[in-house]
Amino acid sequence: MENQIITPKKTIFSGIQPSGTLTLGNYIGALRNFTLLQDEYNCIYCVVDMHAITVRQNPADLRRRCLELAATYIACGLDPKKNIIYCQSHVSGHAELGWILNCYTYMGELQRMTQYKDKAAKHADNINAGLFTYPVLMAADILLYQADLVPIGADQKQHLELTRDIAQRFNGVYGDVFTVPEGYFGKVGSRVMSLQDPTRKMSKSDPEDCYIAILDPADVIRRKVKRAVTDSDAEIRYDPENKPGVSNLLSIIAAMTGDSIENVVNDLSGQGYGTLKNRVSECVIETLAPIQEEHKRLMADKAYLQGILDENAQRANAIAMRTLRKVQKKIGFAARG
Ligand code: ATP
Ligand code: LTN
Repeated sequence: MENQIITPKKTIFSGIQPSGTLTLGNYIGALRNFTLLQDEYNCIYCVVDMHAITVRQNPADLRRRCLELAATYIACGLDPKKNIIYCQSHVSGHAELGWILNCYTYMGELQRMTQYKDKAAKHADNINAGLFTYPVLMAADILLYQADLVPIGADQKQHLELTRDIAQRFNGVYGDVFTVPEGYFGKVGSRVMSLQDPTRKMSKSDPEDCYIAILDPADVIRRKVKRAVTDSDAEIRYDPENKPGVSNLLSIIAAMTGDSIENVVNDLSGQGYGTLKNRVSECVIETLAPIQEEHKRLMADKAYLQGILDENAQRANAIAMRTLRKVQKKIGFAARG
């Protein structure tokens, strides 16, 4: 028998904020890819509650949404025994490494972040320091676990680039402490657009009609898709620049069915927007129905979810501490007895 070289599995890390109802954008841009990668990699998926408080949250809602997001991870097909699914605030290493990395990040770098500029404009009454340094905490999340790959939507590309810069800067001074991560972006749907303004990304903090929530019932999905903004020339063609609404609907079908955009367009050629919208609704409903059912089942068993989160936080903490201790030693913090 030939000698086989067994390479250790690479690590994936990603996080989603429990800041609202998850949308089809979160599903297509992030969650769906998480499930596709779980067999090939060691995967760590975090409920990033510490990121969520950069915007004001109602405490009871935040607590509930953390459990709901963990249930969504599992309902979408992530196996909590294979993957580490946990809450960010349960592992103190995130905050500790975040502070250290703040001292290796420049104000100018953070001032260039477009998500900061967008959110500062949206929440002008609460432009807090956490909102500004948020990308550093995200870098800490990723670097703590020595992640090789980070599945994210296109809007997070700039934050990942910053993470890589911080890691390289740190490694340049102290040797190879951090793995420099790569982003993982799906072929289609890394930027699902708003149903009401298809030039902007679908966002869970926008008004209801702009997004499809993963937990929306079938009739709500049909209604929202029916009202989605298209254009007046009635031709089904993929052209994101001139036909952003129609192109967005076509990419949603492609993402949901796994078909190429070209095939989707061919299938629908000569049809009207009514047919296009029916096709969108049906494939979204079909994909989401089993997820919704499983989510409901899981939410009825909070003790099980709590057990998963507790157990996984311990596993995450063990990995995080290894990196944190190494970093602390490298930068010269006093040894522990
Ligand atoms: P908010 O709107 O409150 O800022 P968000 O949905 O943009 O929230 P997260 O919940 O943290 O932010 O996003 C989780 C993941 O979903 C990220 O990887 C992000 O890139 C991805 N994502 C979010 N919106 C979209 C979208 N419209 N299309 C594709 N991916 C998206
Ligand atoms: N910044 C991301 C959420 C996030 C994340 C992470 C994603 C926080 N930490 C680590 C990937 C890896 C967002 O706003 N979507």
